[in-house]
Amino acid sequence: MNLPKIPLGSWIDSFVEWITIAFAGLFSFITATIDGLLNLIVNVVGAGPPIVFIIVLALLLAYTSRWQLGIFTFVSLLLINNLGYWESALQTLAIVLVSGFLTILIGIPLGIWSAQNKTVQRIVMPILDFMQTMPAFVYLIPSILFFGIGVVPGIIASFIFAIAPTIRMTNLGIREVPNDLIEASDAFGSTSNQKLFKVQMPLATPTILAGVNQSIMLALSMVVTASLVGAPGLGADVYRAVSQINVGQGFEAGISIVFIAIILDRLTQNLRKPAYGHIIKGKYVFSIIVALIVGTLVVQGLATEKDLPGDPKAIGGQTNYEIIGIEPGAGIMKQANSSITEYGLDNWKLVEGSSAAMIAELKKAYENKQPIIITGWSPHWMFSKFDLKYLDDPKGVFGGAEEIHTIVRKGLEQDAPGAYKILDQFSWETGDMEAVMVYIEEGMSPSEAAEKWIAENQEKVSKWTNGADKGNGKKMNLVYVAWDTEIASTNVIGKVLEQYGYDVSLSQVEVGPMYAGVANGSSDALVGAWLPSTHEEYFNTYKNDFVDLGLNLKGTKNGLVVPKYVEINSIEELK
Ligand code: PBE
Repeated sequence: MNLPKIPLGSWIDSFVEWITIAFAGLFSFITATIDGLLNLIVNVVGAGPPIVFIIVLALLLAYTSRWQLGIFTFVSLLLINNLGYWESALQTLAIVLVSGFLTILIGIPLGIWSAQNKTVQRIVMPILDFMQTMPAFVYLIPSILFFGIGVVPGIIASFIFAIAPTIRMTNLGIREVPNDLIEASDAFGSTSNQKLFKVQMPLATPTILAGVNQSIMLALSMVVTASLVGAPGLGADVYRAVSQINVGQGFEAGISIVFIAIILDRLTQNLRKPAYGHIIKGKYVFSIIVALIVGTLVVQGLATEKDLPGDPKAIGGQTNYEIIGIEPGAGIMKQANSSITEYGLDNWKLVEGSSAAMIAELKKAYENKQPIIITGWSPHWMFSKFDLKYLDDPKGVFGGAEEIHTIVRKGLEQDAPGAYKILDQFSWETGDMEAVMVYIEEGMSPSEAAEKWIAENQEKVSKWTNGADKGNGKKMNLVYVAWDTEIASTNVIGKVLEQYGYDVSLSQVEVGPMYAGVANGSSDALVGAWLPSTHEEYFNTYKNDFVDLGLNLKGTKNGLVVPKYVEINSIEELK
């Protein structure tokens, strides 16, 4: 029996597309609100010198969870500061607090409602099961379309992932209130509101707080995932470390996350019954904290009123001083960062994320004729789909025209001479690569696109395979990063090898791991080495451990790219 595939994916696509358009106003409202809330928190916690915040938090922890925890908080935060992760830690803290706040705001009422109403419970619980088991990555995809890239989609995805325990535990806590107490309160004639707030909620509080605590921990566990769509903070530091294979940095950022997790966990666990609650009443401490926060806000409000951002019509104001970047390990990101220093673009920041997220952002801006600046490279299909231009780079920070090289592991020549020969003879032109990219962009799967291009270019392909031995089922692994250029080239050469009798697998990885994989022999080849400048560092790190087969394409270019309707022409004008 051959049933056609149910087009579930494309239904979801159309549905999401419809929502994106229909609720655009709502989404930008949510984005602005969350962004505002987040900035508020970052501003408050980052107001004074770090030591002030460290002391306040350490005292708070000592109060809620005994003096040992106070000392732990003090020392671990000093360490985070010393290692240079202070800014990131504050960002992460703010992200988790905002997700936590949203969780409480929405989760507790929903939990109460489902405790009071069987039908609601029957509907909500399976949805929660679904939300919790669906891999959190999946939420990132529509989040990008709805909320753009940056911190907001990350917060929304964490919130969806983290809200379940709060709802469940609120529901449970209220249902578990003993029946005789309910009956007693009914007997005294309490209204259902009185019953809820005077009997059920107080008794359920420990359970509800346990749920909130779990939600906050889950939100914290999402920070690395959220950084894939551009959320800043310790998660982004970890992601960057993976992308560049930086073990030390990964560990430092990782341990900082652990410290924050411990602090938040102990704080939320003991908030209700502080360890020294018998000495100072909780409400006094709470009032002091609130007073501190309000005081900081007032002082800051007075201070910021004066330096409003410059001309809102200038490109900086319109783009929020953001350059939309891609994977943090990409060579072009390093170049873009140098451009910020070289051209003195002090206000600007480079948003890290992924190539796909960057493209989604470009599409959205382009449709609305909004200004946007991205890190772009050619060949790329985006230049045929959109009217774009490179910003002039008079200082040459992005290097000149480059080559893409094929690199194979040591020993491949002996182990698989046929594949080695094909890889060595592989060479094509920017137009070829662009054709494959356009097929993919128009909806073909990468392997279909590769097949189509191969079928149309038999003459070229036969030059690559000329004189090579057949594969006879020999295994061959190619590594690549999910850049459109590399998706195209790797799929094409992979298909060629496959049609020549090799059993080919393709592994998508981050930039650092791509080089390391071929250098340590766990992968056979890569065809996306951008040289001499884009991948200079990676190349130099591993060059003694692999074989460079020379170029497979020449005439690439990197730079900052804007739609033609943006009225600047040079990076210098960003200043
Ligand atoms: N790129 C495309 C890569 C190389 C291929 C320009 C985004 C980079 O910057 O590392």
